[in-house]
Amino acid sequence: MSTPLSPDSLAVLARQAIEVPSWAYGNSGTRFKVFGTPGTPRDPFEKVADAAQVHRYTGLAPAVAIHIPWDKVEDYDALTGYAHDQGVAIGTVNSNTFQDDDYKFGALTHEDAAIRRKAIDHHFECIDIMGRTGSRDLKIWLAEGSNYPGQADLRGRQDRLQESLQEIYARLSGDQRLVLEYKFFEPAFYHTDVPDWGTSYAQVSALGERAMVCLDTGHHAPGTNIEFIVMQLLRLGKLGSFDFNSRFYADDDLIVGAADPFQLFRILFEVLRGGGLDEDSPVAFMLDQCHNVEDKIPGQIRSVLNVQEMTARALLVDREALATAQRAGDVLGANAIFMDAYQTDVRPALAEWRASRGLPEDPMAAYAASGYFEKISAERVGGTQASWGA
Ligand code: LRH
Ligand code: MN
Ligand code: MN
Repeated sequence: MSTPLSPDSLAVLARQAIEVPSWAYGNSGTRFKVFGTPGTPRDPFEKVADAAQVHRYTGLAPAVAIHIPWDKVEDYDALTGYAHDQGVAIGTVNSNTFQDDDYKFGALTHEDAAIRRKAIDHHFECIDIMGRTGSRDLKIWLAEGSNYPGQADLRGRQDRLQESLQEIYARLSGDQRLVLEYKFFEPAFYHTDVPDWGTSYAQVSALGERAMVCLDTGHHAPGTNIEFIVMQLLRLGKLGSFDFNSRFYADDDLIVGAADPFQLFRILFEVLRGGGLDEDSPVAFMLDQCHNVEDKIPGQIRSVLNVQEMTARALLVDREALATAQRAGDVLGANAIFMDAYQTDVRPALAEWRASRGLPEDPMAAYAASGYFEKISAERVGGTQASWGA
């Protein structure tokens, strides 16, 4: 094999798993317009079927994350069984407290105990669903904050958040985990209750071992050194999961590795160094993207391949030589070692390796030739919007 990748590196790639989000298969858009697509899934089962296509052609996406209530079904055993029949599992369960009028001024942080109760109960429902689907992780992202200075009691909200999270955490069982996602702004513009990794870390650390931080790559101020945060959270043993996507401006939710491939490389290098891709790693890798103008299933295939490619390049860094250069204060030498790996084209090696594992050399082309898109376009007539903006 012409691969520059060592057997150890191939072992890392062989166990790489990236969870795909159910909402990526539904129509999405901006405040201005949601464009419809032929073949859009009409229910969670069809979203799972589409997600299974990504795994089928890449071998990289064995689980699909769901969002409640977007993916609410009568029978979660049936959804779980259907996913298994399609060759995938139901992964992370995402709660949603951002589309209900009652949560206008907060959910888990709300001043009114009755609203907090409702939001906590929603999380209990999510945990019950996790029990049925066999999911390990409950992912919480909160749209809570305020728009104007003076509008809200910042401290009181942190305290109420902790109390609410305590109740939710206590409801988890077995090896179920809670991951708390941060985001620096939006939908609130003045303050956000979980704006940064430090706040998420402080909140989850007070809960216990099975509470960790979720890092969404699109949720930082421009210029933030995200790989530093990755390193720190791994160092502290609190990096629970990633929501991967890429961005040019804010929370753009574009294809991971599209806007800044070098950043993805730097992040994955720190993941590797920190043990995040070791066999017993607690880090879950997910995509959190929307495909507003491009085809959705190929958009997801491209995404998981981008993560695989950058992982392969990060695996090429000669870490021993790098450490030697760092110790010697060889600034340019160290940088050259790093850049050599980043600038290596691993695509032919990965194509060959895929073929050796019974996967298509070119998953994008294999999917396009499969006829799946034509089939769902013909079958799913009258599909409704499946997620954002529904
Ligand atoms: C919020 C977010 C969070 C939600 C998802 C749909 O911006 O990243 O993860 O659950 O988008
Ligand atoms: Mn996210
Ligand atoms: Mn987001």
